Amino acid sequence: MAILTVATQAFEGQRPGTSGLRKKVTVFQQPHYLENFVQSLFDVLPDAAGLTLVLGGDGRYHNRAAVGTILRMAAAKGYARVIVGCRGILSTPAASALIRHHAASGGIILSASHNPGGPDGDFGIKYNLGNGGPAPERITDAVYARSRDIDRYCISDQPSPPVDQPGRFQLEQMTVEVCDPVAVYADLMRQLFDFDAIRALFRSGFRLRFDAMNAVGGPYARALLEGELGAPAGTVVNGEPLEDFGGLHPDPNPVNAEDLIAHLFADDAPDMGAASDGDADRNMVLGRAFVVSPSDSLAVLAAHARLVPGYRQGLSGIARSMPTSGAADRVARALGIPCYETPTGWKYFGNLLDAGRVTLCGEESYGTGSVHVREKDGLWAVLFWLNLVAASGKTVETLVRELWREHGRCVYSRHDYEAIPSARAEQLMRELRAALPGLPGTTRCGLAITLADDFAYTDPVDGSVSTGQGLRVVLADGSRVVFRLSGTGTEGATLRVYLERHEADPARHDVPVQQALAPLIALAEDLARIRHHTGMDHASVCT
Ligand code: G16
Repeated sequence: MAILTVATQAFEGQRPGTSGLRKKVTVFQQPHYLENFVQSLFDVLPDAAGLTLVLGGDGRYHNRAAVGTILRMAAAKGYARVIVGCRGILSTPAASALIRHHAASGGIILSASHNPGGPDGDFGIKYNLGNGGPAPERITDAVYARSRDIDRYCISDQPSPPVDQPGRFQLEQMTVEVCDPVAVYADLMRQLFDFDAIRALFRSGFRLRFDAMNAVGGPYARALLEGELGAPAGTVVNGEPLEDFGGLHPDPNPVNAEDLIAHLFADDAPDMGAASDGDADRNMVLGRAFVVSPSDSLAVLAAHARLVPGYRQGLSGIARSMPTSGAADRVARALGIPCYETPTGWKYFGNLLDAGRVTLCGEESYGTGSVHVREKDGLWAVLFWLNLVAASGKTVETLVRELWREHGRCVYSRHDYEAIPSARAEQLMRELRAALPGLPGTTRCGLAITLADDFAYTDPVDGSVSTGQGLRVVLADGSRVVFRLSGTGTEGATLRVYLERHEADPARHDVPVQQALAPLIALAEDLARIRHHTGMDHASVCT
C-alpha cells in the first residue's frame, strides 16, 4: 500500500483539441503516455482531499486499461471517492449527468467520440468540470503547458479494483463506487419528457429504428426505448457496445450510417430513424425517406419546445456554433429570445448555460443538447423528437417542412477533406487568411462578398476571448462559406468547408442540396484553391 513516484519524460503534442486529447490507440499505449497526461491534469487541478471524481468512457478499445490506471492515479492524487460506470462504461451525457447529480468536482471521460475504435483506431481523454461540462481553454492550455515539462507521476502500487459489477471498493484512502451507468441518466430523462405520450405513440404502431452503431448508446437506448417506453424489441439495432464498434465508423451522418439510411428509404420504412455516435452525445434524426439536418433539428426543437414538459416554461435563449446554420436564429427571433453564436466546441456553451442565458444548444456536427447536462446528448435529442411527434401528431418530415415554410430553408452542407498533410492544410489556411482583408467589396464567381474575417468570440459571461475560430466569407444575400481545420482528427489535418444559403421560395425547397449550393462550392474552390493545396478533387465526406 504505497504511492509510487515514477520518473517520466514529456511527450510532444499532448495538446487537447476541440474536445480533449485524441490520438491513435498505439500512441496511448506507449509506456507513461496516458499517465503523463493524467498527471498533468492532476497537477493543474486543486488538492483533491474530500472530493469526488466521475470516471468512465465509451467502452472502446483501451478503455478498461485506462480506467485501471486512472483509478490508481486518482488514489495517489488523494480523491475521497471515484464514481465509475460498471465495466468502465459511461456515455458522455451520462457522465455529465452523474457529475451534476453527485456534485462531483469533475470527471474524466475516455472517448474519441465518433472516431473509429479498435487496436488501430483512436482513443481519447478529456476532463469535465463540476458543472458537468468540458473544461474551458484556460484549463486545457494549462494542462498542455504542464505536459511539456512533466518529469514524474504518482500512482498507487495496489491493483485497481474490479469494475464488472456495481459495488464499493477501497483503493488506498479512496472509495471506488462502481455504479449502473444508466440509472441517473434515465431518471433525468423521465423528468424532462412525457413518457406516457411516447408510450402511447409506440402503442399506436409508430415504428422507430435506433442505430446505436455498436457503441455506448446501446444500453441507454435499450433501457429507455425498449425497456420503459414500450418500443418493440429490435427497435434498437447494433445495441451492444463493442471495443471496435464492430468495424463501423460510429459517426451518425448519412455517409457512415448508410444502413440506417437504406432502412428509412426502403418501401416498408419505419416512421422515424435515429443514430448516436461512439460516446452517444451526437445524434442523427430521420423521417421516412427524409434526412433532418442537424441545424434544422435544433431549430425544430426550439420552435416546439413548449410541447415538452421539461421546457414548458419556454426557452431563455439558444446557442449554436458559428458554422451551424442560421435556422435557429430565425426561430429565436420569432420567439423573441436571444441566439448566441459561439466557436465550435461544446465547451463554449458552458458559461451561457450556467448563467441561464440559453436553454438549448446545437451544432452542425450532429450535436444537440440543453441545460439538463453540459454535454450534447444523443438519446435526449431522439426522445425530444419522439415527444414532439407524440404531442403534435405530426411526422418528422412535416415538422421540418413547417419550419421551412415559416422561416425559409437554410440550405446547408459541410464538405470534409480528410487526412491532408498538416503542412499543406496550414498553408491553405494561411493564404486564405492573408487574402481576407481584400475580399469585402469584391465580386468572385459572380458573388458579391460583404464580409470576410477570422471568427473571434468574446464570452459574454466571463469576457474570455477565443481567436482563430474559422475563416468566414459572407455574401450580400447572407450566404456564407466557412473554412476551419478540425480539432478532433488524428491523421494529418481535416479541412471542413461549411456552406449555407437561405432559400425563401418554397417551390425551391426540394432542389437537391449540392445543386442549390453549387455557386458557393465553386466560390470555396476559387477562394481557397482546395484542389491545388490538397491534391483532392472532391471532399472525402459531404454531410
Ligand atoms: C466535438 C465537439 C463538438 C464539435 C465536434 C467537431 O464533438 O464536442 O463541439 O462540433 O467535435 O469538431 P471539429 O470540427 O473540430 O472536428 P465530439 O462528438 O467529437 O466530441
